Amino acid sequence: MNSCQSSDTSGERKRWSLDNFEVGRPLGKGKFGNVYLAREVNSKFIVALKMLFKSQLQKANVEHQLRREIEIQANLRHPNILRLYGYFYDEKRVFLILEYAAQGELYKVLQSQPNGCFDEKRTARYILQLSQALGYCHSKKVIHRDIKPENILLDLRGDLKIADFGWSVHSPSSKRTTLCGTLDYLPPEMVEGKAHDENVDLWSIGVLAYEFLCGSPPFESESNAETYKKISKVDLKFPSHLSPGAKDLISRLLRHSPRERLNLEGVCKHPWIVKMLNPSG
Ligand code: N15
Repeated sequence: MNSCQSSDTSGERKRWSLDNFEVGRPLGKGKFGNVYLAREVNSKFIVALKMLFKSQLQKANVEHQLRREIEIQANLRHPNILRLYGYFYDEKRVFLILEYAAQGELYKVLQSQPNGCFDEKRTARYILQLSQALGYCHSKKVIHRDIKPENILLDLRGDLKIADFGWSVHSPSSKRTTLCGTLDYLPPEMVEGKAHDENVDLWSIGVLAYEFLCGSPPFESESNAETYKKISKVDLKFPSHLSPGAKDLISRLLRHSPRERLNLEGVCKHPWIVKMLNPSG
C-alpha cells in the first residue's frame, strides 16, 4: 500500500474509504473505538484499522488533539515507531490506517514470560530500539511523555514499535498535565507539576528497563500517593539478581534532576548495552 495513495491520470489524490478494506478480527479496544485487523483489497496489504467515533471524540473535546496528533504521527518515519499510513472518515467515524504489529502488545508478552521478566540481552535490545526511536522524535522536537509497555507493540521480527502518541507534545512544554491513570512511568518534574522537556523520556527509559528486568515498575505502590512519594524521593531498590551493569544504567537514568540523566547517546553507548548486544559477549 502506498501511503500517498494511488493517483489517477489527472494527478488527483484518491481518498481511502472503508470499501478499500476487508475488516477482520478486533485487535484491541480503546476509549473512543476499536482496532481491527484489516486488509487493503487491491494490494492485500495487512494493516491495523482504528475506528474512532466522532460523537465520543466530540463529547471528550479531543478532536483538536486528534488532528494535531495525526499531523505529528503522519510525519514520523522510523523503524521503531508505528506508522500511520493514512486516515479517512464518514459521517460518524474517523478511521486511522496503522501499521500492523504481528506479535502484538509488549505488556502481554512480558506478562507471559515464565518469571514475568525479560532477560538482560532482550532488555538491552528493546532499550536500544526505544532510545533510537526517541532520539529520532527528539530531533523533530517531539517528546513522547507516555512511554509504557501498554504503548509498545512488537512486529513479526520482534522489533519494538512505539505505538501511541496520546500525550505527545512539541517541546519544550510548560503545560500542566492532567494526571489520570498510573503515575508509574512519570518523572518527578511531571508528578510535581513542573515544566518539563525531552529529558522526561530518559526517565521513562529507566523505568522501562527496570520493569523489563524485574517484572514491575520501580515505584509501584498500593496508592497513587505512595507512588508519588517514591518517585519524588527516587526511592529506588534493586532485586539481587540484577547485574551491576544493568543497575548502573538504570541509576544513571532515574535521576531527580532532568539535566543529570544519561542522554540518549549515552544510553546507546552504555557498556552494559554494548556488552549485551555483542554477539560474542
Ligand atoms: C492520534 C493518532 C494519530 C495516533 C495513532 N496511534 C494510535 O492510534 C495508537 N494506536 C495504535 N492505537 C491503537 C493502535 C494499535 C495498532 C493497536 C494494536 C495494534 C496496532 N497494530 N497492530 C496491533 C496489534 N497487533 C496484534 C497482534 C496480536 C494481538 C494484538 C495485536 N494488536
